[in-house]
Amino acid sequence: MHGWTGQILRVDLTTRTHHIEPFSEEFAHTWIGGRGFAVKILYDELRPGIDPLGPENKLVVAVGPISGISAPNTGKTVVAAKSPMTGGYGDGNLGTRVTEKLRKAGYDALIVEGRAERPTLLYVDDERVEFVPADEIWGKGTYEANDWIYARYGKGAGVLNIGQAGENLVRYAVVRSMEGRSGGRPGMGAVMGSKLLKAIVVKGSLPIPQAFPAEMKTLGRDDLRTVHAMDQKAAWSVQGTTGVLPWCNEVAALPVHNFRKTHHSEAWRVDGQRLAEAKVAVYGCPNCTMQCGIAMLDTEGRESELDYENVGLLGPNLDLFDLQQVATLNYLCDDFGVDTMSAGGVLSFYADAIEQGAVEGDLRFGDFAGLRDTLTDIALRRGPVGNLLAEGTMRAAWAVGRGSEAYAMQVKGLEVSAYNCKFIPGMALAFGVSPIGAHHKESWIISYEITQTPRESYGRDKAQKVVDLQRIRGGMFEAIVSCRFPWVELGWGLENYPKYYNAITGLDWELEDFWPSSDRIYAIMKLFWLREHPGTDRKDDYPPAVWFDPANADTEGPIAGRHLEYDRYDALLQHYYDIRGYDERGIPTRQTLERLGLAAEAAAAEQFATLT
Ligand code: PTT
Ligand code: SF4
Repeated sequence: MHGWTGQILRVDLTTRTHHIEPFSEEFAHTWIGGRGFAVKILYDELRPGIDPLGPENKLVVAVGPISGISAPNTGKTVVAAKSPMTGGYGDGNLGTRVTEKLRKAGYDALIVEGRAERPTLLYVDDERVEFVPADEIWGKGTYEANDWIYARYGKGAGVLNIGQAGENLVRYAVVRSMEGRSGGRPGMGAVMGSKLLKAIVVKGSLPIPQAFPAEMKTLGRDDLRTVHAMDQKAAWSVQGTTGVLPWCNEVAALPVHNFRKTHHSEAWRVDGQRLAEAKVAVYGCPNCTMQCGIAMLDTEGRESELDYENVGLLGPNLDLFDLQQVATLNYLCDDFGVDTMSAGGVLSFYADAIEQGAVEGDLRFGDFAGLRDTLTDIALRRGPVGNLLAEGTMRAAWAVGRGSEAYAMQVKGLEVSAYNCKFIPGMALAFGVSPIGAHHKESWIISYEITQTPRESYGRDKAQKVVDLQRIRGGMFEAIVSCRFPWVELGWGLENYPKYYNAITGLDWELEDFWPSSDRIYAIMKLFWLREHPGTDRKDDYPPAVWFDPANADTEGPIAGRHLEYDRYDALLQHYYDIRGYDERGIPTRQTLERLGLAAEAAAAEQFATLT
């Protein structure tokens, strides 16, 4: 088999043992890698109903056949587990040196099981596996922990680590790497914390297996240059993702005041231009020639790397329009290892609930010191408010009650990304049907929808576009494991990816050959959800209720008086199910599962769902 190492490293923290396990060519071709490997492993191996924060959960770190190769933006890795936020399959994708090192150590995936007796650093170096005491860095932030790790293992080692939020089981704790990258929004950092696993360090010395290494070398070198030239022209590395903020504000898609407003006259104060003016450094992932991690100094003079999602949800959504203050909240999230997006969402929910009189408290929108201190309480799980909000918006709303569920901006338990869909039906659908909760990564239809379709339409074309984008983004990019930004932001052709795939694996795939694998991955993510949430129905695929509420519609601006409509959303959702081959409850039909090669899974699914 070319292109895959053919091996998975399985580590048990409880027994402090490890095994190297081969996988078959058929497994590789069926599930490709990354998310495909992770979801199949977790679906097969996790007993239904386990506590995601208990020792029975498993953490999967998985790369794909393209990962780590010298070609545009291949430095990404998937981290996955049963999610403490949603109870379903959860994962994230982050830039890290682990990508290349894991492959060079001889593995396409690492499975971490059990729970260590004491804080532990897992060290992998080719066949060598060590369980290193990490008491010295337990309780430390991710920056200090990183320094400690680099001092011992060198800066070139691949490192994934967590901060205090992961240790304290904040449900939306993330995994961190390279001091600036973060991944695993649905609580992958909390899963590491629950295992007393402070860090994973990987080194490797073997060549990455490739069918045509010489061809791939030339292709990769030339394409890295071309993408770099495209970046220079597009000036993507000047503002990074924050460049989209003025557009969101202009088209009334910005989250402001817990998504109650869609635009703000002060938004320019936190936009990409302001970030570019304040820029002190640019960072990025390995193998990237279009680096987008733009850093500025926060109120304490610390470097803080900002993205659009972070600014949108920690800025306007909290009524904060001072970029340095936003950078401080962002820095704290990075150091504590907590997801910026969920942190912004839960803080805004709580300020809103206080404003609505649903709960008594001191937190106010725009109160920088109060927000900073509450964020610290969350990460350290200090006091009743810190503990309540560490559970995430959905659980906080359950506890607060008094109608607050309607403005809890989450789907399936995960907070909504920074796109306000009061009147953007296709993007609302994308959030509704995202299998890991309301994350934009699966299908970012918003720009197509607003610029190329009538915004008010709920047509089947939008459901088709959501599926098309899921196939490319959540399916192909997450399975081959490569950053999607060259394609999304610079228009780097999708046809390049089968070229890399074929040079590495020796196969002869066209772009379309990825779609069945993508659909299979989505179907099994859905089965995972169903098995954990029996009796589920289409209501799980609805976005937050407040977007449908006429009383919540804007009173001025481009979408004044407009809001989502239940009947029409429901019809759009049905189009999505029809295209995917799911029934009216949102469950894949037996025929669909069989078509995707999941006949065995279909038979077993009868235990928790009646298939049609
Ligand atoms: C991703 C999510 C995002 S998505 C952002 S900003 W974005 C937030 N970043 C956080 C952060 O920073 N610090 C922190 N403490 N929490 C954070 N939470 C949020 O996490 C990221 C880039 C970005 S920046 C995006 S869209 C793209 N995402 C990709 C993806 O998902 N798949 C893929 N194949 N390529 C992608 N390329 C881009 O990568 P999650 P990174 Mg991230 C500091 O994982 O869980 O999906 O959360 O990995 O290396 O930081 O790059 O406007
Ligand atoms: Fe990482 Fe940004 Fe480069 Fe993608 S474009 S690989 S997210 S630095």
